[in-house]
Amino acid sequence: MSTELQPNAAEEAGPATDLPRLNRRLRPSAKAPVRIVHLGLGAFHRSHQAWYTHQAGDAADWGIAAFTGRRPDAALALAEQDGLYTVVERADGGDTFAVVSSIVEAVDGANVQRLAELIAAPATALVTLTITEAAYRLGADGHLDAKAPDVVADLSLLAGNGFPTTPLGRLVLALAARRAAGAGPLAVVCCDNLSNNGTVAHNAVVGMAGAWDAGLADWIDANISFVSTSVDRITPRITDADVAAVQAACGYRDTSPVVAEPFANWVLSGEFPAGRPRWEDAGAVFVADIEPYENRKLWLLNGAHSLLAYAGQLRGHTTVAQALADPLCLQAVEKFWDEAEANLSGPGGNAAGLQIPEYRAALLARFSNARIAHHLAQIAMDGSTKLRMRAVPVLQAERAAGRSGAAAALMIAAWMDYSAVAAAFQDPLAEAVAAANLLGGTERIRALLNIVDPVLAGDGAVVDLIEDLCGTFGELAVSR
Ligand code: CS2
Repeated sequence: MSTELQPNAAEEAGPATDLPRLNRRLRPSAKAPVRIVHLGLGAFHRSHQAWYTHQAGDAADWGIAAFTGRRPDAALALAEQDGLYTVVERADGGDTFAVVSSIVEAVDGANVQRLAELIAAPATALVTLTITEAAYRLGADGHLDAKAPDVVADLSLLAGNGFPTTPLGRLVLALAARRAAGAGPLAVVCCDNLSNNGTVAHNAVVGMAGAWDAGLADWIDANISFVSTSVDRITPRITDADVAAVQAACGYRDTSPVVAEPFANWVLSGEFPAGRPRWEDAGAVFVADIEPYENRKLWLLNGAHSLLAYAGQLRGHTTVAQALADPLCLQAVEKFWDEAEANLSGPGGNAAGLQIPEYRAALLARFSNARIAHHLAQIAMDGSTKLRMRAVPVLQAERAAGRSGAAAALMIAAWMDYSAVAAAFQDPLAEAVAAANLLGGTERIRALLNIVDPVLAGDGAVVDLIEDLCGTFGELAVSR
């Protein structure tokens, strides 16, 4: 989700550089007024929320101002195109191309003044977030880790009237500006892959606000609605060849295209006190109880992704499609799905409503789309956070039901093996993981598991189970 454009991709993409650049003169389209502010301008935002907004029947009323995270690059490239970009829908049978115009302002995330100004504007009704799972800085207990160094740093910046550097800190400052402006309620719509993501976003934002200004935390509680969503669209990182394909097919230069599978899904639950676009026109679904849909997606899709990311790389594979074609990986996925399925209950307690067999079959087809080069290394990042959502709940539920949970445990074991050999191991807790990997035998397993879930780490039988499963996929050196 944090995919950002490689600079100069178009310049390297081929000879057709005399083609006109995509912008609103080349493709005339009015700019809708800003009513949505987005944090986390990356490929996934553009293939998903911005794409849904573009297709809403009332799209002319709903412009998005999108802010990048750590780097300005994606905003600079998109601003040169007046916010326009091409979505390449990549099916087994070929590509289709569409220009999306819902982003009307693309801004460097470091421009916190502009963020505060827009969130304080009465016209702004929504703040959407794709800031990555790890950015909520949740401890293993599900609450904000107030001791995380960047949280501590942001709190001292806030206290000194400085500009915070994390998305959470920036949002808290901007909400303080909305409170001061008397601009009233709005909805924060979390679009990161976390269970109960609205509650997670609430706890993180209120946790940070409260550590700075208790009055602000109370105001947020009373005025800001935190909407939970389940988001789905496989969106691999773009390549130079993708940029060249857009040039060749569309006859313009676009340095910010996005490639996505044809499938898209968005389930939302919560209140929108200042309104929202008619996302249902593009297929979004609004439900009272989101948990069954969230779990189905997080466990079956994202769980399989993480399993393939670690097992697949240990087996020498690079992409999801390659890993799935390996019988050992496929078998591990199927066994994990069996365990997950046994613990999924559908809307109103009716599992049949979730259509799990159809969902599993569709996932196999989506993952096997060999035209989508979805890199395992991209999925492998931030595993300590992702496993808490993808493996731990299934393992806990299996053990509570008196079963071993070996398939869920295998995902954790594969992550442990990967953490010891990965050439580039990216994780918010990478230092703790490296320290644990210096230990030997059972102590190492216990220390690594403690990073993911301290309760499981306290269970000797689980530690033994995971230790036995380590090495299942070999211990090849993993390179990127
Ligand atoms: C992936 C997701 O990188 C990851 O962790 O599992 O980004 C996944 O591709 C999306 O959730 C699909 O909707």
